[in-house]
Amino acid sequence: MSATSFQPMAYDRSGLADDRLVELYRELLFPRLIEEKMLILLRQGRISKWFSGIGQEAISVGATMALDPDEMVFTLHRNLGVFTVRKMPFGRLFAQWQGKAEGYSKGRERSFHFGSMEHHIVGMISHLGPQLALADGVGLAHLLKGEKKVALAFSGDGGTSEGDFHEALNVASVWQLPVIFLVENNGYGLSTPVNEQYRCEYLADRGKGYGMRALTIDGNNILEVYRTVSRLASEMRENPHPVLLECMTFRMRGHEEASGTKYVPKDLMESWALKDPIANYERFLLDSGVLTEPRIAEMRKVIKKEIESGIREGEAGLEPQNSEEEELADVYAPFRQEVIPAPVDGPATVRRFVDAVSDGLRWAMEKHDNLVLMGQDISGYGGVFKVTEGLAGQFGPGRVRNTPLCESAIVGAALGLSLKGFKSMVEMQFADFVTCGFNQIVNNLAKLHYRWGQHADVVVRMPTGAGTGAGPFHSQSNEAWFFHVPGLKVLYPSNPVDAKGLLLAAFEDPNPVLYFEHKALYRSVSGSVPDGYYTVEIGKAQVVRPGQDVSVITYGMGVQWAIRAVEELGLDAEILDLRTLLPLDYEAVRATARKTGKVLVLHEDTLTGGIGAEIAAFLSEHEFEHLDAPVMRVASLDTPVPFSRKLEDQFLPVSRLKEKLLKIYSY
Ligand SMILES: Cc1ncc(C[n+]2csc(CCOP(=O)(O)OP(=O)(O)O)c2C)c(N)n1
Repeated sequence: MSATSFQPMAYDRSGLADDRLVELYRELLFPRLIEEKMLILLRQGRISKWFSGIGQEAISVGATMALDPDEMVFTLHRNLGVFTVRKMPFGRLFAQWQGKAEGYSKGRERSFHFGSMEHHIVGMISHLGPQLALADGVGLAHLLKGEKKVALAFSGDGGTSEGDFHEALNVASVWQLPVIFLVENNGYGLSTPVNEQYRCEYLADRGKGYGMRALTIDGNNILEVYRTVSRLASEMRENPHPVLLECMTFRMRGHEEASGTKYVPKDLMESWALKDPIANYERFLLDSGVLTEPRIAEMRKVIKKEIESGIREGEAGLEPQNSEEEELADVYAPFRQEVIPAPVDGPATVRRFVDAVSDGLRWAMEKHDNLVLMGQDISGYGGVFKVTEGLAGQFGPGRVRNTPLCESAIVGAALGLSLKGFKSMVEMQFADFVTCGFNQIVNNLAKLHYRWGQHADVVVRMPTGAGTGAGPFHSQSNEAWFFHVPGLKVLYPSNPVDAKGLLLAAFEDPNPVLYFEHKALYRSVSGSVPDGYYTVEIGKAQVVRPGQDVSVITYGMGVQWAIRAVEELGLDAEILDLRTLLPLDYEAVRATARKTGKVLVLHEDTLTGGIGAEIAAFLSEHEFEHLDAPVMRVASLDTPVPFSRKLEDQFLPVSRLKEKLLKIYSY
């Protein structure tokens, strides 16, 4: 749509008292005056970067004013008006932009990349798109709690091309979630004009494809935005459903200040300048006698004073002094696990690995009535491995939810649930498919607490591993991808007792946990599992076989391989089952290395950059003098997982395990 097809701005004030009109004006003016000041500070070199929302203020302000103060808003880089309407103290906001200790992220995050639960705002990560699914999670929380609330998430026109946009809207529609997806269509995504971004006439036209109510409005008309969002929100609170709301506007400045607007045709810029949301609204208020020039001048004066004082406060703030210890301590939400041991002679039943995982889920659902399970085919069908069989019948389809095929949106929704006090589990149908939810895990879940102190109470279950002739995309071991990401916990049980106890521990921990369960262990390994509720300590390895001559450090399927190989060779070997990979139990690694002086690390994952590399590095750096042999590794070949059973056998480390064991033994 070309800018010139707009009608001259017409304001409909019916039903709005003068006070409300003035309040809207003041809220509109505030972010504009902040921005004008920021541009001056930028020229003075007092701030380093600025993403301007000048010309788009009516959208942030009108939408936020229309919501209840406790309704969650998911913001992007041009939504200053959301922060000001929600009365975020400007001094602290400025300190945040300056990376000061007094900001909302202790100097760890830039500009608007933070949230404040006090203000019911969750800011973006840099990646465009993932914030949309978080709003789904919040909408789901409202549905499950029966709260008459909506959530609102912003996107730019450029952001609508991300897969996350499609996934989030589709989930919201399938589940009829009370979420407003508000697209600020400002003509450009960085330098890319909308005709190079999408092919439909209006972005709202996409709503039909999602089966979703959708509309396009003038985003520069504050009353139109305010009225529309007010009306939508009040309808959605009574009758939950999602809406795609496209607000037409224009980006009057560069993507960020340094990049300029040379690529924008001059006449386009000029035509949009005539539609300035503040100048037009001001004229309307003056013409209709709601405001006078002196009153406007007075309002400007008061706001400018507030801005100046905020800047002084922010500039006086301290540079962050966080020590290394403080930095590391904030990676995880504080949590001290109280291990609940199973009674020593309590009742126990022989259970297969797969049953132990199911039992763990059932106990967790009983213990935490705020726990929601989500995954593909997990409800009535019971999941492709039947781990969740029967749970939907017991706990209802609201808490045991089938999802559309969209890993990213579901992990994002899980995080949204967590923001509203829920716990959730996401079952990856196969661990391989986590690649489609990778961004949400490593950038959203993992970094959330460090960035602004909010926890992500999410467990992602990962049916993993090879040995079943399933080929490169149903067999991978990908735990090392996550092992490298601060903020995650990575659990990997090797037996039914730990499978249940670690899973229950994962649900107690408010931090994001990746829980790996080897598919080939599901029905091949059984054991006597305590019947009741118990937990296994996270971060604690276990010696599963004591020995003197050599240590095998391993986890998951590797434990079963090691036990068999050591027994068949008749070695006096110690086997250490890591059980948790992150945080790694370095003390247990150190202890077994000191005891035997020889360490072989075994894992099914491929060799290069695997967990074994970290253990070998740790031991050679810290325990060199206690070693009688170089730390050796035996792992899968550095290839994708092959389909043919013959090739897969060759790929897996078990084919080389005995040889490696004898080599280190006789070193
Ligand atoms: C996933 C991802 N890819 C690329 C970028 C780099 N980037 C930042 S903003 C931007 C343009 C965004 O355009 P749009 O969504 O229309 O929002 P606008 O900046 O116009 O408000 C790009 C390409 C990013 N942040 N995230």
